[in-house]
Amino acid sequence: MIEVFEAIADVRAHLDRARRDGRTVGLVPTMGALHEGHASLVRRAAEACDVVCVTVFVNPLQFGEPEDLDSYPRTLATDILLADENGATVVFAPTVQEMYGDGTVTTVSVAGPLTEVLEGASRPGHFDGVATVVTKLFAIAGPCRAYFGEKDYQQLAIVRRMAADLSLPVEVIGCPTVRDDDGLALSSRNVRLSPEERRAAPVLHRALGAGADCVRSGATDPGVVVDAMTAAVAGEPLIALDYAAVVDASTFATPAPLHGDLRLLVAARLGKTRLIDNLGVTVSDGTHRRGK
Ligand code: PAJ
Repeated sequence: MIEVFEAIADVRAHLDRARRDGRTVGLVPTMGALHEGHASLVRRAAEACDVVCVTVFVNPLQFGEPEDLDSYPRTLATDILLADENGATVVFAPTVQEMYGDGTVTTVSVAGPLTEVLEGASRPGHFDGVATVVTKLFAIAGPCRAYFGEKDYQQLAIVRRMAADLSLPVEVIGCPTVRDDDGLALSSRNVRLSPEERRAAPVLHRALGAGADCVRSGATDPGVVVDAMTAAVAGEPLIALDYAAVVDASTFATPAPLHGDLRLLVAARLGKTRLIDNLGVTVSDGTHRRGK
């Protein structure tokens, strides 16, 4: 039977006890509204760890607009079922009061291009909110493996860097993006798309494919790759591109000429819904490989 905790002290004691008994701990941080993308992280954790703790916490610190926070879907009962079915043994679902009391004056902030560009530029303060809550979750969980989706690639890169810089006793593991059959990356925001917007949305994944093809066919000018992605989206009138970019997969700087492990990233609005997606490509010694 899956165990559900609301108190920091209780989940901490449970995970400490597991480690004392020689069991390994896997952590899957989420904001709930779980779907098959989250489920894939839980299964990955369950394959490698004896105890798997899914955290469900809609973190106010990482939301810009109060309306966004208020309208974020909250489905704890079905989240617990999905976590259980996919091999989780623990759900930690704290209240805002439990996590932040009457407010936190201590925050964690990652500096440099990793947080300044792309999602960092579009959503001021967002990554400070993510870094702060993830640091807290790591501190609560203790030594563990923590699973994050490549779907939020910039977030994954920031969490990796933060865990390394702060010597946190956590191994950060990135997991491939789960997609619908037509290529659209699963997201809790997809339910907000109208039927027409839903039909248009896979253009984002095709644009990333066009960018990757461009790199694979030898383009080393970042502008050419960005143009290929932009042109692919331009044919779809329902989509307003926010950005298309190609960056170094770990630093988020843009190498020119392009080389090494790269990440292609796009963000776009479909009506009121903002979607993001990304794809990896590697350029090494004249050979080009396409990632997930
Ligand atoms: P949330 O959006 O709920 O996502 C939780 C985790 O699920 C993240 O690591 C995200 O990358 C992963 N995920 C979402 N969709 C996915 C997909 N289609 N395929 C694979 N993985 C997917 O990301 C957050 O919550 C928060 O910022 C959090 C890290 C929990 C901090 O509050």
